[in-house]
Parts: sequence; structure tokens; C-alpha cells
Amino acid sequence: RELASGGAALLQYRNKSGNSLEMLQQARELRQVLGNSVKLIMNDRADLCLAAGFDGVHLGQDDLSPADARKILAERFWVGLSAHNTEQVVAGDDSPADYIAIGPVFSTSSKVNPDPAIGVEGVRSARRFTQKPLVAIGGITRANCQAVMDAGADSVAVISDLLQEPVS
Ligand code: TZP
Ligand code: MG
Repeated sequence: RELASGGAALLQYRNKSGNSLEMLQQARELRQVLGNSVKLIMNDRADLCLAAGFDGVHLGQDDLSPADARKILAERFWVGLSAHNTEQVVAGDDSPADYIAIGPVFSTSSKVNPDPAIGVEGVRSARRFTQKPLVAIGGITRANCQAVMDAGADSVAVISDLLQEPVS
């Protein structure tokens, strides 16, 4: 997959307050505006991934399991999984998830009730437990991402650093 070879730009649509209808409308708009230039990942919801014509779903620990999401989504869809500690990385490694997101690495204000920050050492530790593509998330910035990649992440997921100061 492109993620493993470092080729793909992914954009996740994340909406923690909208209802299903609002989410679907916004997701379809994103697809329309962006075309096929970027892989679009739906947060939490396999059903909305399909309905919006997205490329994959990102699952949290309280969402459908990767195995159950796979019952809904054919092989061509990407299924990502969030993990917050070693146990969850090990379980994710044993699941049909295509990639594992580990974090929060640093403190974050983009998530309500985040798990404890695992630091760069947490990324290094997660790397030992999976060969799946590992995405680091939580407080990642353009300034600290190199250290995170050096610890073994294959890529990083960023919200606030890009929203506060978008790439021009
Ligand atoms: N999961 C763990 S941290 C996080 C999510 C969704 C938010 C990351 O946002 P930011 O602003 O890049 O810290
Ligand atoms: Mg989620």
C-alpha cells in the first residue's frame, strides 16, 4: 500500500459533534472539492465511509473492531486503528487493520479526554510490537515530527499545527 511506501497523502474527516446527515453532507463536499487527489478517511464510521465514497475508515478503541469493519468494507478500503498503549498495539497488530495510529505522543487540545501522552519513547516502544505502518498522532508539529519519525513512525497525523498555520 502507498502508506507503507511513503507515497500517499491522507486526509481524515473527523466530526465529533455532527449528526449522521451533517457528516455525510460535509464528507461528500470534501470528496467533491478534493476529487481523487487525496485519500479520504472517515473517522469512526464504516457506514459513512461507504456512503460518502471515502477510501477508508479510522477506528478508535470504542468503535467497530477492524475485523467487524472488514465485514462491511471490501479489501480495497483502508482500515486504520487507534492504539494508546502497548497492549492495544499488540492487539492491532493481530487484527486486519492496515495501519496503526499511536498516541497521543505529546499533549493535545484537539481531543476531549485524551489518553496519557506516550512521548517519543512510546513511539519507539510501539515500533517493536508491529511491522504495520505506524502513524504517530497527538501534539505533532513540523518542529517535532522528525524526532517522532526517528523513533520509528512511518508517518504523522496533524491537526492543530496545520490549522493554526496552514502550509502556504
Ligand atoms: N487522537 C489522539 S491525539 C488526537 C487524536 C484524534 C488529536 C491530535 O490533534 P493535534 O492537534 O495534532 O494534537
Ligand atoms: Mg475514533
